[in-house]
Amino acid sequence: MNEQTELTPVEGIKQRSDFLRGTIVESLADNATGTLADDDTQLSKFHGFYQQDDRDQRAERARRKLEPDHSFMIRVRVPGGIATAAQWLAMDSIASTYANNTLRLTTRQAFQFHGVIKRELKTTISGINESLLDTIAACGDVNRNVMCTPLTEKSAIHQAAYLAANTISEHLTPNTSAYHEIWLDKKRVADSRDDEPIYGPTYLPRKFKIGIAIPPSNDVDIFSQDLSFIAIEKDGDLLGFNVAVGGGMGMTHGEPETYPRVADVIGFCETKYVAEVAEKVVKIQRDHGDRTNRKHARLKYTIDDRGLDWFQSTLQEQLSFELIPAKPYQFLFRGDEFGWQEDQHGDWHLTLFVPEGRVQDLGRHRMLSAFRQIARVHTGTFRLTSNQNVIISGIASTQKQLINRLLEYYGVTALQAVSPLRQHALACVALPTCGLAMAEAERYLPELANNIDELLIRNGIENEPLSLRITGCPNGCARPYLAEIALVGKAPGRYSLFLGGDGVGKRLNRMTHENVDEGEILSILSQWFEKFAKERIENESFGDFVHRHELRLTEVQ
Ligand code: SRM
Ligand code: SF4
Repeated sequence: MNEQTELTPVEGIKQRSDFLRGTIVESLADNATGTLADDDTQLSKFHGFYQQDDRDQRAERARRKLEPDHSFMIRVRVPGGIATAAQWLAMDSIASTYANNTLRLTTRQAFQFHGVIKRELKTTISGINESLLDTIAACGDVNRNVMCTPLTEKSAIHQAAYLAANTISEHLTPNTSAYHEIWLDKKRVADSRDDEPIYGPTYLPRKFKIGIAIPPSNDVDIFSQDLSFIAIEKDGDLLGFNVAVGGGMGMTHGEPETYPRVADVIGFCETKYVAEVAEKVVKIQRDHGDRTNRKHARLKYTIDDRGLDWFQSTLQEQLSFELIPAKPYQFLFRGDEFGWQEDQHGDWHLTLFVPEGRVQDLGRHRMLSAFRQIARVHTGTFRLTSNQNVIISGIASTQKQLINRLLEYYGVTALQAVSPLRQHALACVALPTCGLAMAEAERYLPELANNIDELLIRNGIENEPLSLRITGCPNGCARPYLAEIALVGKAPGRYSLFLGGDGVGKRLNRMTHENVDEGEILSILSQWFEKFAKERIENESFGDFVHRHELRLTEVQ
C-alpha cells in the first residue's frame, strides 16, 4: 500500500489547466524556443503529442553546448484500427511534409508521427482532424485508443465488436472544448463552462486502456488492458461480452512494488451495456486510483490494494444491471494471419507484415510509396493490427492483380519473406525518440531475430510459432511480459531476459536473467532450444516447455 499522501505535481497541473488549456496557446506562440512551457509538456499529452529530442544527437549537441534537438511525436487515435484510403493518404502526406517521412504503426492500432517541429504542430494536428481522425486522448490520463480485431468482415460478431469499440471510444472521449479551440480555431463561447461528466476536472490518476477480443484470437492481448471485453457467441450470434479488469504491463527495474499484471475476468454483460460498464469502471478508478504516486496509479494497483471482491461489489452497486458469471471461452492464437483472405461477400483482405511497425521507404523496399499508390486506387480501407501490421481491406477480386503488382514493384512482396519469428515479433519504438529508452528495440529487432533464427534452424525448430518481444525499457510498450521470449532494456546493449509466456497472452513470463548482453542471451536461448527440441512433449509450445521446467531454470544457465 502506498504511504505518500501529497498529490503528484501532475495533479496540480491538471487542476490548474482549465480543462486541459494550460498555456499551450502561449507556448506555441513563443518563437524563442522549440519547446513548450514545463506544465504544457504534461497537458500536451492529452492533446495527443509528446515533446522529445533526438537522442542520437544528444551527447554531441551537449558537447557543442547546444540545446537538445527538440521535436514532437504526435499520436493519432484510430479506434479499432480502421482508416479509409483517403485517411491513409492524409497520414502519408503529413508524414512526408511535417514528420520524418515514416509512419509508425503502434501496438495499439494507432498512427504516430515523429520529428514534428513546434511551429508545425498546429498545421499538423488540424490536418489530422481534416481527415476526420483526431489526436485528443491518444495519450494522457484518460481512456486511450480502444483496441479491437480490425477485420470486421470476418463475421457479424466482428462487426458488432467493432461497433462496441467505437461506442466505448466516443463515450469516453473527453468533453472539453479546449482541443477544438487550440487546434481548430473554434471560439470559446463567452462565459461557457466546460464539464467533464465522466472524468471530472483532474481526469484520471493515470492512463487507461480498453480492448475487445473475439476468441479464438487474442490479437489485442486483452489481459494486458485495464478493462477488456471478450466476445461470447452462440450459434453465430453475439451474446455479449465477458468483462476483465486490472491488466497492465508497466514496471520499473528494481522496484518490486511495480509489476505487470494479467486482468481478472469478473463476469458477463450484454452488448448494450458495454459503454455503461466502461464508464463505471473508469469512474471507480477516477475516485479510488492513487493520485499520490504515478508509479502506483493504474487500475491494477487499485484492485490489488483494495481486493478484487471490493472492486466487483463497488462496480455492481453502480451498474443498472447484474453482472452475471463469465461464460466459457477459449483463446488459441493472437498473431496476425498473413496473406490473402476472402470474405463471405467475395471481397479480399490482404494482411501484410510491416517490419517493426515502421512504414517507410528503405532502399529497394519502398513500403510508404507502395501504400500511397495503393491508396490512390483502392476503394476499401486500411486496417492497423495490434501487432503493428497492415491489412489492405475490401479489395474487389478484379483489383487483386493490380495490388499484387504494386507491392511487387515497390519491393514490399520481397519484405514478406521473413521467418515466422520475425513476422510475429514486436518491438517498441525506443531509441532515438523515446525519452525513457535505456536500450535499443525497434532498430535492433531485425538483427536479434536473425541471430535467434540461426539458433532455431540449428535445432530444427524454425517453424515454431514463437513469440518474441523487445522493449527499450520496462514500461512494456510491446507487451513483453506476455511473450514466450522477451528482452527488456536495462542499459545500452543490455537487457533483462524474460521467458515462459504462454503464446496466447494469458500467462506472464518471468525474468530469468538480469542485465545480460547479446552473447549471454543467445547462449541461454541456445541451451533452451536444444533442450526443447529434444524433450518437448507433443504440441508443447516453447513457452509452455520453459514454464514446465521453470524450477530447473537455474540449471540451464
Ligand atoms: Fe507506451 C510511455 C510508445 C503502447 C506502457 N510509450 C510511452 C512513451 C510515450 C514514452 C514517454 O512517456 O515519454 C513512448 C513514446 C515513444 C516514441 O518515441 O514514440 C511510448 N507505447 C508506445 C508505442 C508507440 C509503442 C510502439 O512501438 O508501438 C505504443 C503506442 C500505443 C498507442 O497507440 O496508444 C505504446 N505503452 C504501450 C503499451 C501496450 C498497450 O497499450 O497495449 C503499454 C503497456 C500496457 C500498459 O499500459 O500497461 C505501454 N508506455 C507505457 C508506459 C508504462 C505505463 C505504466 O503503467 O507503468 C509508459 C511510461 C509512462 O506512462 O510513464 C509509456
Ligand atoms: Fe519507450 Fe520504454 Fe515504451 Fe519502449 S517500452 S517505447 S523504451 S517507454
